[in-house]
Amino acid sequence: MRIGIVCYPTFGGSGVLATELGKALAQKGHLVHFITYQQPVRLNGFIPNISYHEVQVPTYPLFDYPPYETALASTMVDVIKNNNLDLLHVHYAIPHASAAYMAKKILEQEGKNIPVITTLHGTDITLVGRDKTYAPVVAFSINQSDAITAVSNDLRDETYKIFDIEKDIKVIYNFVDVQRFNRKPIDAFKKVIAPNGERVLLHASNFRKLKRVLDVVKIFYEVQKEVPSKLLFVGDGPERQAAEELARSLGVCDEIRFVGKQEQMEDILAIADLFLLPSEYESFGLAALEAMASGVPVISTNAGGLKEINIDGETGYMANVGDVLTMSRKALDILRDNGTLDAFKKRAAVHAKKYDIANIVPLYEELYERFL
Ligand code: GMT
Repeated sequence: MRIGIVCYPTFGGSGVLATELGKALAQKGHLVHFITYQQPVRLNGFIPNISYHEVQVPTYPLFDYPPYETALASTMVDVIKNNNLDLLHVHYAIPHASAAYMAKKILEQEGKNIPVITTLHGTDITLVGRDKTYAPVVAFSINQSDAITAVSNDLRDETYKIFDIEKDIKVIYNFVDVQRFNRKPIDAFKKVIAPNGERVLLHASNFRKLKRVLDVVKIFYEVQKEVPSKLLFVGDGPERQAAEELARSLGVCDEIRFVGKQEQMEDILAIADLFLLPSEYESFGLAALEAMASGVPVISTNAGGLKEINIDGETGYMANVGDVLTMSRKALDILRDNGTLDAFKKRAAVHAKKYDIANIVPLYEELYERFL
């Protein structure tokens, strides 16, 4: 098949998932065309069967806000026509679903039908999408898609609650390449981070308010009082400074490293003992799944789709949003002795296999085939 994929090229979960999907499809022989404004971060190196089309948004003195959506729709039309694409799969509704609708209508006039599949990822519905600035366009363009998928049951239910959606929303869970994340720790790296064999706790996100990174610091503060530990922060974003300030005021700054945005998550996860994700909401929590695939148990909230992937008492533990004390207590239950930690690690790795790339990608292919 000839497939167009539209996504955000950044470190966010929707862009990561879309890129990994495109790479997997290309490996299976499909021709994949990425359309976005920058090379996606996980699209590194040359991959046969993959083409990348950059959306150019020229500036003009009249434009206080260069019209990205118009440029995107025009690029879609161009790429679809010139590469004779069979379908367009857009990830994250805003503004990808509405730009796809526009491209579809333009091509319709020229006698070409291009099926559009929209995958909803989370904040495009629950946070940004529901805002009245965007809501009517989001609802309309989702309804105009030929197929809609959501990354968890929770996100599907939320979408029906928030918008008047007339169509079926198919749940296709996010996936992980289990083989890639099953890495041995690099000893030299582990020594730098935890020179005295301390436990390594990890958080990775875009540090937006919704991720509650201050709760990460608070949980770590409680844990390190009892079990010698270090905390690694991967990523960056608006709450980074507040997290640093809190760490300083609690006197745990020397035990915490901010390593910034990283591409080689598998190497970092390989040295971790526990992943912390105390988010206010996650439609799925792809970062937590990647942690489990690396054999790292997860302490998370029970918000949104997290309760569909983190099994309480098996792959980690869950608590209510903001319940830092329970999350700290549960983290300590996992970390205190090696036997318990190893059992959680093993169960996390086994559970992640359910979401292996080999099981999930065929579900997208089946969906695509319906439109051929
Ligand atoms: O919140 C993020 O980390 C970024 C955001 C995105 O749109 O890239 O992630 C959303 O999509 C991911 C992939 O489907 C999910 O794993 C995240 O849970 C979801 N984030 C939220 O729902 C807040």
